[in-house]
Amino acid sequence: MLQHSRIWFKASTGNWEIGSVQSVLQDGSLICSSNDDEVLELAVKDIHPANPDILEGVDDLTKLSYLNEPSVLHDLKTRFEKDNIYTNAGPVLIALNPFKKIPLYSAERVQMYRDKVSKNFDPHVFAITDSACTALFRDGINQSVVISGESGAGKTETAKIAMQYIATFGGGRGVEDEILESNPLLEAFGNAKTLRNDNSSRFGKLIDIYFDESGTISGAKIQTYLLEKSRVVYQSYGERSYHVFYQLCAGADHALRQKINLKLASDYQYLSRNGCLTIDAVDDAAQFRAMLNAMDRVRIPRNDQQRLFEMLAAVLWLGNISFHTAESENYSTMAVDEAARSVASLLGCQIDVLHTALCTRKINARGEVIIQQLTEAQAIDSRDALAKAIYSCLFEWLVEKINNSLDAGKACESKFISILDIYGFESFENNSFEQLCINYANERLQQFFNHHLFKIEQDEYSSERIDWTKIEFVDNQECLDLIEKKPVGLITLLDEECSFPKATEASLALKLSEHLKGNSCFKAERSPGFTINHYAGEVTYGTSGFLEKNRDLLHVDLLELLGSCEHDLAKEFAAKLGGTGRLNGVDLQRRSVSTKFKNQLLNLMERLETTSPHFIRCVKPNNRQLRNVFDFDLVLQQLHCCGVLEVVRIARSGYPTRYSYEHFAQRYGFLLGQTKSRHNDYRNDSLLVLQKNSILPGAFQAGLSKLFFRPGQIGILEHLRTGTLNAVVYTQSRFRGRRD
Ligand code: AD9
Ligand code: MG
Repeated sequence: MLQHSRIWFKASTGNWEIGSVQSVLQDGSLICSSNDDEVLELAVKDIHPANPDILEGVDDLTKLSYLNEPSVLHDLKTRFEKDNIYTNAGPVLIALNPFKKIPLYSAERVQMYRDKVSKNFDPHVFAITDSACTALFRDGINQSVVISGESGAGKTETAKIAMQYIATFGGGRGVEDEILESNPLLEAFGNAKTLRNDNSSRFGKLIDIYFDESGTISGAKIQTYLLEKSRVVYQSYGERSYHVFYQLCAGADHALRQKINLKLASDYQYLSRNGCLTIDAVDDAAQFRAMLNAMDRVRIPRNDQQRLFEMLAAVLWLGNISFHTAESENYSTMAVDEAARSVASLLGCQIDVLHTALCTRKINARGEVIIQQLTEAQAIDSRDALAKAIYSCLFEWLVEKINNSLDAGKACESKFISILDIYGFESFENNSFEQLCINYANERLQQFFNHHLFKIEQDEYSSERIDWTKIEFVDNQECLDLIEKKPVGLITLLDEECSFPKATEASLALKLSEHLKGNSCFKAERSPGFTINHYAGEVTYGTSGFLEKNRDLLHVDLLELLGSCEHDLAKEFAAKLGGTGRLNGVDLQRRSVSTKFKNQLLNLMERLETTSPHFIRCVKPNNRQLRNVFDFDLVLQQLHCCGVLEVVRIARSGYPTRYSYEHFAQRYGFLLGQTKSRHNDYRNDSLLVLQKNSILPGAFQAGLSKLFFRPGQIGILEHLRTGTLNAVVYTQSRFRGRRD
């Protein structure tokens, strides 16, 4: 560390602050001064070099000479404070959520990016989407925009911004409007208010937008992943169920209310139990009208809309069905009240059939069918299972309708751009099956991301004829093997255990521990559970609830009930849930949630592999949905989790700083004094600067058109440059002083 170099050090407040090195002690520690002229003695390990002033707030992190954490954070913060929410990290776009409206998305701005009136536009979702659109037609390779980040980081908004750009780029036939209208519709059914986000998507989404040969959008196809079903019957305190329920209750007109016997949201147990019925600044009734409009726009016929509302009302009334247990009995009976009557009339079944389905269960014991009467708790479970099943079928049904309208089938063969808006890595105090699935998806995407970025680096080095064999590359294959390898991966073992009726959370934990303890990413835990060492950090999962969530079977009594109802949709859902179809020789109902998810994920990866990907990492600057607040630690943790620091690491393990010979010679050529070439031989001058200033040969490589530097070298050169310039100024002023 050179004297006077600028450094980052951790102040007593816990924040990183800027200081400068005053002197180096014999034991290697440093005497530094802070910006407030406080003098401190610091160990080398506690400081990081800071970037020279010319690199303040650069629009691409890989332009930084020092890529340490405080430097990266400082850059993002400097930009964020000026409402520059977008920053590149090499090929990746980082999008900070501003939590306020910023005038960045006007039609004029779309046009500016489209016309490419300048080469030096600020990083933007428009810019990265434009490069996808341009490459699609230039190279004929399908493209993808992969958006990830934590809940509330801005993925869905970013996806919509990308879609807005694509709709302008390829609009013409009107399908683009339908594609955009699918957003409010899917959000009504798949989004909910959570503690982290007032409009949180509770499903993953991939949308493929197809183009014809003339570059016009010809259709689109939506695929969804893992809708959170449990939310229909239960939400944590301060959260809501899916928006559509509140919208319906607030916005339905008199005729519809009568038809489906609709009350207020506060009258339904599923919605009112935890007291959160509204969202600040959101008018559910107005949203309902927007949703109806969207349904018309994607051409969902009115009679289908009617059937859909009937099913929604049935779900709401199911939650109000109550059971009681007569004294001296240990089984329950259903109360025959408005709730039960409404469900029966909406689904089209007899009350006693509903009663039998909810309060009893057929069991097959050694070839003989026995009717078991259920306890109150079991009957409630059955009721909730039915509500969840109906809602998730309804969601899939809606997606199918939207796809029909978007001409998904017809368009499949043409060129496409895919946009993926999928849940980011999750690590909570208590983590369960859902977190495992989500984090598994993130491991897969992370591997895809790493491979891709590493390949870009390699390609750049090869085209500049530079030796890239020295770059180290760490993969997360071992963690993926842990989860998905056959025959002894987590998913297979879980499925196996699910097939034993007597299995428990403890027996599952034991089985996993026995078979997986050899994998270095796995650790067994005492309270039934295990820890996985993910690329983004360790997460401990409790096995409680794993078996039921993975089996996700609707009991045959409930299936039969649905199948016997007069309502078309109930029948349709029963057929779907009952696994009348077979896929690849596997009975549909037999396939567990994790195996289905794994197959969906592998399909997704296969699809993405055929595309040229573009990555957007969304980051939330604070946990409170506040504008203008930048929480260093929170941002840092997300940069770790979404792999941005991995990009930086890959860059750092190679030659992250790049300068064209011309740029380099123009900035540092004067250090050569008289020996500088007369005819601007930039390459020669550049190499001479390096040689004269003792930049070691291992610290850089000379490519065909660029110089590639190991980290920190530009800092040294800047130091020399400033020193030389200061000396010149000093000499000049002395000279002037003598003359005066
Ligand atoms: V979740 O995983 O679905 O819970 P997302 O999708 O990452 O989450 P979302 O896009 O819903 O987050 O963004 C959350 C909120 O941040 C939005 O409702 C907006 O109020 C806010 N937001 C996000 N991006 C922008 C933006 N570019 N400009 C203004 C934004 N506000
Ligand atoms: Mg979202």
